[in-house]
Amino acid sequence: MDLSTNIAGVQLSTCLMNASGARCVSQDELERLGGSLAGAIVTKSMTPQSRAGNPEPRYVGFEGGSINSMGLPNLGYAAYAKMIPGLRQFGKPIVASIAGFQMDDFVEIAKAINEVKPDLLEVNLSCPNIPGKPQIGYDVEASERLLNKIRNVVSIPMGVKLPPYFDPAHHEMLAGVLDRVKVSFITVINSVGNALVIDPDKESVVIKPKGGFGGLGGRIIKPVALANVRAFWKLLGDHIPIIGTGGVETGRDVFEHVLCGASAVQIGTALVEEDISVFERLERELKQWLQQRGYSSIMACRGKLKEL
Ligand code: RRO
Repeated sequence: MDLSTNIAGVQLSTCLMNASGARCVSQDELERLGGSLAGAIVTKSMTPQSRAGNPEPRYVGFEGGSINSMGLPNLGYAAYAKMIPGLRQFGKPIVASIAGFQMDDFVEIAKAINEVKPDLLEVNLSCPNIPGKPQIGYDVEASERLLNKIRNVVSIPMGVKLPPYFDPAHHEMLAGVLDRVKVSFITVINSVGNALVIDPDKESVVIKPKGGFGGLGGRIIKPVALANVRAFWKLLGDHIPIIGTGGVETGRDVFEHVLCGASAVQIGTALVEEDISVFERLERELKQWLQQRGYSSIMACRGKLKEL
């Protein structure tokens, strides 16, 4: 069974990897991903300086998924730049995720990280958890300006991590930007921003930052994730590869993302909840699922969702 895939010319022996944010902040966590069955190592979104992030509790898992308001805890880009050459020992692609609070932050980080040559750059336009800072991905013009600036300073393939969109007009506007900027791949979706999970017994919110509002992930967001993968697949076809993420808990969920058009799939909440053994289980379940349906590779079913 061939689970291999290719993102912007970078070959992955298997299509599964961590979503940025999930167990990928420290060197130890990144090395554990290196030693796991993940097909790539994705870093936490890095900022100019190291950050402790928002006050706890800031991640809570619940039956339907998870809510988080981590607030970009990370070691700062200089630390990741030092770490990336050592992570090559694992023989799998390295995806550097970058974030910032203003345009210049992204450009500064992109320049420095480009020097140490991770395989792919994932520009995070969709962090929902910084008080007073709207998700850039919801401002189409600002997104285009920023992506053009970053593109000018990098030589490695640049992709974009997008927030969920809920209207075809927005998918179309974004697809225009992605085409004009010549983005090399997209990752959809980031968490569904500014959701509210509450505990009615305690009559309380469950996370501390921002009055309990945070990014929703896990099972509950799968239909929103699939809709975004599908909408972008229809607009971009196979000339901008899509990494699907959102609500993947089983091999069948991976298959659903691939059917909608994903070339690879990232695991967030399920990785946090289950730890790195999740990759082994998902790989086994995906292989079994594909085999039962007569497919010999994920590429054989990519985008092949039937319409009625
Ligand atoms: O760190 C976070 O709070 C966070 C980020 Br940067 C993101 O992109 N998505 C998310 O759900 N949390």
